[in-house]
Amino acid sequence: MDLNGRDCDISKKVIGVLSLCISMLAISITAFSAEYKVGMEGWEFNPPKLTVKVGDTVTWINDDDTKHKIAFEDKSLNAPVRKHARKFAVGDKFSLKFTKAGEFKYFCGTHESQDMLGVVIVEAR
Ligand SMILES: [Cu+2]
Repeated sequence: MDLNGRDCDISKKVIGVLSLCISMLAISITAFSAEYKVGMEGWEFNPPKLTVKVGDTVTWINDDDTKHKIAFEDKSLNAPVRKHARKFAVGDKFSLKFTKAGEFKYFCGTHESQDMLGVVIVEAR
C-alpha cells in the first residue's frame, strides 16, 4: 500500500513536470519568433538581404523622402505581388510573417529598374 501510494505521488510529479515542460516549450516557441525591420532610405532596401526563421515577422518601413512599393515574385506568399504592389507613402509600414522556408525575392514596383531589390531568406526553425 505504502509503495502504491508512493508510485501514485511519483506519477503525479511526473505529470506535473511534463505539463510544466509543455508550457515552457509553448512560451519559448513564441519568445523565439523574432521581428526584423527593413528600411527604404536612398531607394534601397536596408538590409537588401535578410535571413530569418519560419515564424519571424519582417516589417518594411518607408524611411525615405519619396514613395516606394513592394511586390514579391512568389505568388504563394500571402503578400503583395507584381500586379498588386503594396504602395508606401513616406512613413508607411507593412509587416509580413513568414510561415514557410524559402528564398523570397521582392522589389520596389517603382524603382525595380534602379535595382531597388531585396530578398528574405527564411530558414526552417
Ligand atoms: Cu522605390
